[in-house]
Amino acid sequence: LSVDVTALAEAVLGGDRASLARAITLVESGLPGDRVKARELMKLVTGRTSDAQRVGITGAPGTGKSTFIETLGLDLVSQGHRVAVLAIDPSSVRGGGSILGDKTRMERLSNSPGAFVRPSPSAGTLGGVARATREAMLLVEAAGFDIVLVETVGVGQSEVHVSDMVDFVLVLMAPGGGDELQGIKRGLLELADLVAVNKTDLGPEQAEKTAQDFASALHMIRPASASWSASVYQCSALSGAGVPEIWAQVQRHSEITIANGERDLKRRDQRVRWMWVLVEDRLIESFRLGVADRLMEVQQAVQAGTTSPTTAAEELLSMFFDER
Ligand SMILES: Nc1nc2c(ncn2[C@@H]2O[C@H](COP(=O)(O)OP(=O)(O)OP(=O)(O)O)[C@@H](O)[C@H]2O)c(=O)[nH]1
Ligand SMILES: [Mg+2]
Repeated sequence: LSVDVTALAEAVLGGDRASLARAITLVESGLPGDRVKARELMKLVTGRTSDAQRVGITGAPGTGKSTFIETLGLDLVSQGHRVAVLAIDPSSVRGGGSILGDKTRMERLSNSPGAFVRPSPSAGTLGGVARATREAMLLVEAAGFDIVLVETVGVGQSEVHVSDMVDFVLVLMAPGGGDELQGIKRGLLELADLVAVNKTDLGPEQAEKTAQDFASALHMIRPASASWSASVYQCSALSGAGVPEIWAQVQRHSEITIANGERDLKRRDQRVRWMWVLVEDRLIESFRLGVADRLMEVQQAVQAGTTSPTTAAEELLSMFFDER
C-alpha cells in the first residue's frame, strides 16, 4: 500500500468511510513496511478517539451471533447511534479462508448509513488477528462510531482476546438439552456478563429449560465484579423478541461501571495486557525468523522424542541470542 499516513489519519478522524476501510486494511497487513505505517497511524489517532461502548458477542458457531448483531445494530442505528461491527474468526487463521467471511455479511446492517461492518481479516496468526481487531476498534472509534460490536466464535482462544478488548461480553447459546454445559460452554460462561439463550421461537419450553440450566451453572461461578453478576435472558434474534431487554442490561452495566470507576479500571488493565500481547507477538515473530534454519528439524526431533523439549528450547534460545 502506498499511503500518506498523516492524510489518512485526518480523513479517518473526519469520519470518511473509504479512508476508514483503507486504514483497517493497513493495520491488517502483515508486510513489514505496512506494519511501520500502521504503527504511525495508530500513534496519530491515539487520544483522539470517541468514547465508544465496546461489546463482545461470542458463542459457538451457528448460535445466531450475526443475526443478533444485525437485529440489534439496526435498532441502535434507528435510535441515532453509529454502530461499527468487527469480527474475529479463528478459523480464518488456520484455514486461510474465513468461515465467517460469507455469513458475516449482515446485509441490511451493512447497507445502513449509520453502520460500518467489517468482516474478519482472512489471514495471520491468532495474536495478529486479535491485534488487528483491536486496532480496527480504535480506528472506528476515531471515525466517530459510538458503539462497537465485536463478533467472535467462542472456540479456541479468541474469546480470551475479545474479553481483553471489550467492556461487556454477551454469550449467545442455542437451546438444547443434554451435555450443554461441557467444555467450551463452561469456559464461555466464565467470561459472560450476560448469557442469552437465542432461537426461543423454535421452542419456548426447550429454551426455558436451557435458560434454567445456564442460570444454575452461573450460580457456581464467582462473579468477577462485586457490582455485577451475569444472568440469563432469552431472545429470538430472528424475530427481535427479547433483544431490547438484553440491550437494556448492557446499558445498565455500562452506567453502573462508569459511575463506580470499574470500566475505567478495566480499560487500564486491558491497555497493559495489550502492551504485553504486542510484545509477545513481536518477540515470537522475530524468534521464529531468527531460528528459522533449525526450527523444523529441532521441532521434529522433539516430536520424535530424540531431543528433549528442554534441550531443544535451550538450543533454539542460545541460537537466537547468539545471533544478536
Ligand atoms: N429460528 C431462528 N433461527 C435463527 C435465530 N438466530 C439465528 N438463526 C439462524 O441460525 C443460523 C446461524 O445464524 P448466524 O447469525 O449466522 O449465526 P452465527 O453465530 O453468526 O454463526 P457463525 O458466524 O457461523 O458462528 C442462520 O440460519 C440464522 O438464520 C433465531 O432467533 N431463530
Ligand atoms: Mg456469524
